[in-house]
Amino acid sequence: MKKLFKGRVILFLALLLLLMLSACGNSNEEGSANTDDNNNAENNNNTMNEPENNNNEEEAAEEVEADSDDQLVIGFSQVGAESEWRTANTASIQDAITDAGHELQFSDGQQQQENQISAIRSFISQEVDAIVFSPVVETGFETVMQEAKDAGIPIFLADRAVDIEDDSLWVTFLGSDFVEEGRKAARWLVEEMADHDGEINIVELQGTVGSAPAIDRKAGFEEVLEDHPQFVITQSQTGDFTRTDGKEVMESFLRSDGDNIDVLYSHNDDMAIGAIQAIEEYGLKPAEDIIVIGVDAVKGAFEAMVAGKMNVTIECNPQFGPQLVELIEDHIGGEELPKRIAVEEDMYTMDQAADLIDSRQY
Ligand code: GYE
Repeated sequence: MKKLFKGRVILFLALLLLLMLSACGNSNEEGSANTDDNNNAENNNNTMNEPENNNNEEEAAEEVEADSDDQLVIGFSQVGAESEWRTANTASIQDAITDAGHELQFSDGQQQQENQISAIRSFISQEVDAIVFSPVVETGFETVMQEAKDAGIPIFLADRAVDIEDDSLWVTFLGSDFVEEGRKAARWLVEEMADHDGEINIVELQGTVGSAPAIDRKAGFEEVLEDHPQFVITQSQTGDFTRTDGKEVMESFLRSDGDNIDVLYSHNDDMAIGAIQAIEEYGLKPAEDIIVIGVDAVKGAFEAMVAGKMNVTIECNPQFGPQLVELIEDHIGGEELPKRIAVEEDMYTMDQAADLIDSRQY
């Protein structure tokens, strides 16, 4: 809280100045030509030593102290800016931190693990009060998280989990149930294609290799399809959660087996939107010739559904900033938190899209 100290001193001096001015006003009754005089630095020092206003000053100083004590410095190491989901998530967390009166130190990791490691090291050296961390991948952060723990700085995992045994390295993990999202996508597909005879060929656009949502969305999807062997994943590759890569990888899927693709399962909407473009350029109709399934439920997916180019999106809610800040405050206030807190979410189909699009917040 080093920075707070500076802030407190400034606030304290400002208050003293105010008190001194009002004291001056009182003693001079009608005021004097000098009341507005701005030789206040010296006056300030003098006032500090005057005994008569001591009580007021102490009370005022205590108030300032109490306010500043509630203010935290929070370091936030975000994954990057790869998708619409991410943009909404960054805004939600940033706004929640500053709206609550805390100071934010923000770092965009640009989807690179090493950037996130150095951001966390810099938060540690700045002695922040808490770290919010969305790890780009699940492994490889153990050392730096241990460094934060040794420095006594609590880490709050937001959105993405880590694959680390020692769960004392973070306070809690607040994020979506990605496995369940994968299951939802598969359950929807099984129902949608219940009347279909024969094999159904699926191509899969995976998220960032090694990231929690890519691993879990794949696992949940495959888990449900295990009981339905007519569904076959014929091609599966990463599109790194971006539109550009989604389009490029879909182009290569189409090039190698364009006439035999029945379904696209994309780990996020942005890649699906890129892929839709590739499907159209290839001369096929997205959502008709190839069923398109996305995850996130961002505005872009609703637009694609309204345009009849995407069949379904599984919701992944990025707007948990306020909930996260509450958890940080609770923890700092001494409350015990569960290790895992899930964000609740839904699923939306093409026929619901037009009714819902205006009410979507992201
Ligand atoms: O689905 C994707 C983003 O971690 C849940 O990351 C997040 C995922 C989200 O890039 O669009």
